[in-house]
Amino acid sequence: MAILQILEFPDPRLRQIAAPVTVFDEKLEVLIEDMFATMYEAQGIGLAATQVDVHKRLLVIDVSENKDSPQALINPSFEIIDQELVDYDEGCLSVPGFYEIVSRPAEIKVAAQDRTGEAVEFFADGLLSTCIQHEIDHLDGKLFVDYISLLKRQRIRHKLEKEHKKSA
Ligand code: QAP
Ligand code: CO
Repeated sequence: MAILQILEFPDPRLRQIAAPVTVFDEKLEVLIEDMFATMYEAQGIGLAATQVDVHKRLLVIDVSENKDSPQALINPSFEIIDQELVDYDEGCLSVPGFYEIVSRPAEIKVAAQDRTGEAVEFFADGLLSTCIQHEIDHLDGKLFVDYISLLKRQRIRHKLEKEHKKSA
């Protein structure tokens, strides 16, 4: 298992649109395992392939308390079930150290494939719903900071750019 490097805002590679996964092979299995290892090591609850510079439509999540419910979603999409918006204080492994309130639809129905290519469907609400919507956004080149004010986004960008210069 390998720990992958996580791209950080405002890296332009986070803006790429990911392409569907068409091959379900050993290479995909390895990528999924590396993404879980990377997410757990960084103490995250979700990670999209885009964040590790792989522009394919897959994500891993584990919103459980005990970190014992890994879920890999391949080619995920969702339908809004409950339009009511819920607020979460969102963070992102690609925007380390920053959290902002984002409103998203409360309940969704998720359609995806598992790691074998088998179709899966389920309803999600609460943190799971928010997290899946946040991660699918990554596959479309979107970040949670796109939902906040330009002023706040620019402040975050400048602070992270300063950090990146220090460690470069
Ligand atoms: C997306 O984000 C999410 O800044 C997943 O220093 C987060 O796992 C959806 C993290 C919250 C809904 C609510 C962030 C870890 C992890 C940081 C994450 C940090 C260390 C973020
Ligand atoms: Co994120």
